[in-house]
Amino acid sequence: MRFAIVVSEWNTEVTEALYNGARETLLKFGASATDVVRRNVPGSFELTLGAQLMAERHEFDAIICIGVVIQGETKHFDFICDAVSKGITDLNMKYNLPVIFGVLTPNTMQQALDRAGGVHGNKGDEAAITAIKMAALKKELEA
Ligand code: DLZ
Repeated sequence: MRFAIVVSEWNTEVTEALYNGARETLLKFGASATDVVRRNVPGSFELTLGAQLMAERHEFDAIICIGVVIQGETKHFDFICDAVSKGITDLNMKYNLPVIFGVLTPNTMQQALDRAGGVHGNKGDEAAITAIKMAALKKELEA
């Protein structure tokens, strides 16, 4: 299977850890390195268009969107989170394609780090597993 990972450049310490977790999990479960394609976008708000541009290529079995919006530090919090969650939901339906919401929305940077390879694991891994499961479900039901 082929996967795209779209990564937000805000809070890169966290988004890089999430990306690495997602990529390693895809490779661990059998994807080859050339079948995992990464593109960056400036911030989480741009994840929707980044994912749409990847979906338009019709090359991928799933797309993973990775971002971090920290509530306590971001006055735009509600605008960004509402827009990206709605945008990603719409892409799932528009392209009949798994587009995974790998966006952390914690209150603090520490909570983000705890979920990016810290005490609460790595949510990038979970996003990758979700992508694999949904891509497999789609293949099974379309066979
Ligand atoms: C502007 C902004 C702010 C304040 N905070 C964040 C954030 O915590 N996480 C994130 O991914 N992006 C943030 N951005 C940038 C927006 O997502 C977007 O890139 C800009 O508003 C330009 O459209």
